[in-house]
Amino acid sequence: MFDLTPSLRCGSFELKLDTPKIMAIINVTPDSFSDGGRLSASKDAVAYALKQVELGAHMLDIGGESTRPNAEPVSIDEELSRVIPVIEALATNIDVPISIDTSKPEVMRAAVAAGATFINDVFALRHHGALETAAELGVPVCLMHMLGSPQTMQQDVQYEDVLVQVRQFLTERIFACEMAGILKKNIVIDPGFGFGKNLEHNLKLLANLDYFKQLGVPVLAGVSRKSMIGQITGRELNERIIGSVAAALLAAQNGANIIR
Ligand code: 9MG
Repeated sequence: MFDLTPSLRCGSFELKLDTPKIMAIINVTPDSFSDGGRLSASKDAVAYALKQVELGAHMLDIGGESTRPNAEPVSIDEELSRVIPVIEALATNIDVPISIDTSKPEVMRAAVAAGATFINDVFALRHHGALETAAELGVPVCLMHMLGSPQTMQQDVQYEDVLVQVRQFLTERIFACEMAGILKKNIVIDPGFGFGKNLEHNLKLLANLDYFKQLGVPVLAGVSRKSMIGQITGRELNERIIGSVAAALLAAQNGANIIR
């Protein structure tokens, strides 16, 4: 018998997507973990990641460069020194896949060598060399839509039709991936909540997530603590858990396969 349940093969892990799966966010950035230096920040990040697995996370997304609006870019070496020790410490100790949140081919390569088995790229592999690197590494990739860059994305947010334009972008990126040799079964798409979108755009995307299912690949939705939750609830970043859970449930109900 054939198994028709959609799934993602991440190294030795088979992530079945018959029900929505939770991707826990592990930001290894100076503002996220202890101010007691690099080693203690790594240790804190590892402890936090282990806790997320214990709480039921189905995969971990480890990132060393903030993608918040106006975030400062970091160098390759800085990003590597933040994420690689954390991936190495986790890789042999957990039984869920590790995703590397990066747009830099050098970081993708080192992270996969250290044990990551999924690439989450908010630039959808548009950086020089990223497509070829992801194809060579052979792990699943998440292609996210973003208007501009984290430095510019909220400056002039306009769409004639946000659904059509985001889907068109993702269609083109899937095509570029396939041309580069990335298998369709290794592609996940993400409309990129908050990345060059205002509240109206975000809500339209959330209500119509199933529109993206037509592209024939799993859909990831990242809604946790985003500004849209703050705009709706009037809550600051640290008080957006209930709003985030409500948005995550809506995303799951509307077809998201992975919730970040
Ligand atoms: C890294 N990162 C921050 N927000 C994100 C989102 O909404 N989706 C994905 N795929 N990555 C994100």
